[in-house]
Amino acid sequence: QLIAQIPLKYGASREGKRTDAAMQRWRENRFGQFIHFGLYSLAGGHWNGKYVEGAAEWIKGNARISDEDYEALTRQFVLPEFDAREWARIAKEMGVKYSVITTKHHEGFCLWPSEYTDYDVSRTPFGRDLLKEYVDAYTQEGIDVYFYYSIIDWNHPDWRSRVETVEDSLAFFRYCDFMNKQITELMTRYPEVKGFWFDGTWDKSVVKFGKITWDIEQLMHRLNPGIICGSRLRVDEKGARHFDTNGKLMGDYEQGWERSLPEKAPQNDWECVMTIPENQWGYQADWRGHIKSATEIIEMLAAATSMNGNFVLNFGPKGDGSLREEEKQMARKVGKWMQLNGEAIYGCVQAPLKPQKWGYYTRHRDNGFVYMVVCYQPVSGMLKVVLPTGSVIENCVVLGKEGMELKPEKSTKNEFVIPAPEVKDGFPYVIRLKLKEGD
Ligand code: JFZ
Repeated sequence: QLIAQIPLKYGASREGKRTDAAMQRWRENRFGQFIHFGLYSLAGGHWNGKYVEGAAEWIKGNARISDEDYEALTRQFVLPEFDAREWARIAKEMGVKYSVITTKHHEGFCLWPSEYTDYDVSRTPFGRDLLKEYVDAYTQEGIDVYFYYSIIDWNHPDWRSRVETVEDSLAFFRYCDFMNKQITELMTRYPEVKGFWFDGTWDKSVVKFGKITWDIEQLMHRLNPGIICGSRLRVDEKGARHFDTNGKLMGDYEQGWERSLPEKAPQNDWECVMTIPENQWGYQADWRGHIKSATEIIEMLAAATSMNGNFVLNFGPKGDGSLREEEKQMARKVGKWMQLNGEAIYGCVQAPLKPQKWGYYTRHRDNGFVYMVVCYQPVSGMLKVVLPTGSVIENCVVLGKEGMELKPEKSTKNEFVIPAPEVKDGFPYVIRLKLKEGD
């Protein structure tokens, strides 16, 4: 079927999925960590002793803080408890294979000493290159590093959210030049970086001049052809975001899954980013409302894997540089589960079986196993499995109890029931199936 295409200069730069090794590695990683850290971490979602509504990393606007008062946070940037190796160790314990850090959030403050601004770590009592310590520590643990970079910049005098005058356009393009220099600086100073996570591309200025996002993509590819970057960077010349005017995905994967999961597997690669409370990315000292449990997080990770997507869990370290207790607990619990059940997640993809109500199927890309991540224990005690006609279950074990084989029974035609093992700890469990296709 031929669908009319509008000629675009700055639409998708590629068609179909990437097939190179760097992208394959991203896919197989499946589980990532997000870190939101900046001056807002020092405020911890409170101003003048009062709780501030809204996401803590937006406190400057939410509490109407003046530039001067906000900048004063740089003097409190001491980070007595900061130890990148501790962050990396905890991330490793949780089982993430990559980590994305806010090198510069909307506030404009940079976690590395940048040649192009003074608003960075070098001008604080802390004084060290935080980003380098992070990159080194995570790399040492074998965790891939990615850089979040906000295009919106509340500090830079040339940033414009709208471009309406000649003066605006001159300023905005000076800002773009600054941004390109910073991206080049980041890729040069930290060659370990595997990709970028751009944010803040919704403002009218960026939407009006979509080409600037094409230019960033080209720049990154010149510096590192394997660099990975999601769709949130991109806007085409007609103002279409994520997907160009012809409906083609821009960037390497769908980056629109912010605190939400798709209902069925998207055609493209994709990644979900998730917070533990409802919507707090930076440190909020007083978490309110529903706080997700490790079980809920594990279920979302399994759901993402079952739909060929990556799942990234956010951490908002405290203003003293340490991780909050709730996040350490989360890391410990999820890590314990991953230790036992990670083979149902890493390197796994959607399984070609009809989904059942007990949870999520995944399939390893090449070890031949199908996994059942059981999140809903049936009252009947029987887990239903429907196989393609002629296929049978050759072997069936619970991960962690491989010595004890489960005995599936055929109930009708190609349907089987597996007696559900007991659930003791309140966590999902994983059944590994070896299937044999019919002749
Ligand atoms: C953005 C930021 O504003 C926020 O502070 C945080 O860094 C988050 C990861 O990204 O927030 C968004 C971005 C996109 C959507 C919603 C909030 N979205 O696509 O719905």
